Amino acid sequence: MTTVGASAADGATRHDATSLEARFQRNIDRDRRIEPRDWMPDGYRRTLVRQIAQHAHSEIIGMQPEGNWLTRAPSLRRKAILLAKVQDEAGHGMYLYAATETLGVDRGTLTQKLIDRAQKYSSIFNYPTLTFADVGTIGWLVDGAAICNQVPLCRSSYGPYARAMVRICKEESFHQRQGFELLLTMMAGTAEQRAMVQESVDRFWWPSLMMFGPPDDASPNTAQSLRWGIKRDTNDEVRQKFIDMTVPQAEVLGVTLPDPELRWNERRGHYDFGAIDWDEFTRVVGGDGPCNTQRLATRRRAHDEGAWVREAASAWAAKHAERAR
Ligand code: FAQ
Repeated sequence: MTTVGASAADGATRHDATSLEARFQRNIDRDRRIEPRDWMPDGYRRTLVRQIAQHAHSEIIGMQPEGNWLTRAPSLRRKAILLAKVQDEAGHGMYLYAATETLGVDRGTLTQKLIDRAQKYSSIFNYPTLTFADVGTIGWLVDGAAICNQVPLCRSSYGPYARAMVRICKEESFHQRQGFELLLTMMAGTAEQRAMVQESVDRFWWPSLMMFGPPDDASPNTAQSLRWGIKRDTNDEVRQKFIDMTVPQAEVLGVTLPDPELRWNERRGHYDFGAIDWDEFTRVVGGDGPCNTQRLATRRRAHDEGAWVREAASAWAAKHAERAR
């Protein structure tokens, strides 16, 4: 029978793998948090690294679509808000990479995997931002979707991830409101501005619904992630919650969501909606979206241009270590 070294923290020396796993699952079932020095199955660690890294990469790549409008914001106020939001996204990426470091994987390794296309980032950031209304739509729909998906993750079983999510969600909430407020302002403007908002919502609605991942019956990871308490809801449950929350907001804004099948279902107590184009999702995740090549090329260039900073920081650290010795 396989034996596994247990963490020094709980004082044990060696345990039977099955009993360790049973105890781990019992802790999850009792809603206890798993911390970095606790024993965990390899699959749990791998799943966390995959999901958290994908999330971190999404935040970092996700700076690009809105960053596109930083130099062309229509007023100083809009520019200051947008700058703050894009900087928040960099911060979210850093908290999340820090959470993966508690699982034994460093940021440099993960960044290399992103650049080598060995890890994913959210499909939504492969769509272009063609007008300034897209800044508002990303805040309203993309951050709105991110909040629906991430609030349950504040109760994720892995402590460092759950704690990072608490702070991220607070900031995402500000992001969502600034997007809604920007769109509301444009909707009170000229006919041209209103048309710009509608056109932007038409482009972003369906890709926003794809952010929640494939339908439950085509999601290979959901069942195990629920058992491990990494995820708290299924992809379809969170997608439905987002739709139910967003339809009344669209009414307040005065925009039409581009789905003729969207209507309230009294019996289900939810909105029904039309079919999502999962072929498009597969294409975009597979690298063939409108901006995949551009997003990765920009990330790769930024990484290359930052090489001297990493070298200087390492040289500085080595010098200080030498002096300390
Ligand atoms: N895009 O079995 P599942 C943000 C992949 S942050 C690309 O259902 P899982 C903030 C999935 O990785 C947005 N790939 O997977 C912001 C898996 O592939 P793998 C990011 C996707 O993990 C706002 C495969 O498909 N948020 O927006 C996508 O159980 C504005 C099968 O899927 C997070 O990452 C997708 N949309 O559930 C920033 C939140 N969906 O790895 C800037 C945390 C699925 O097996 C501006 N993550 N895949 O090869 C999660 O909650 C989960 O990972 C899901 C996917 C729900 C995204």
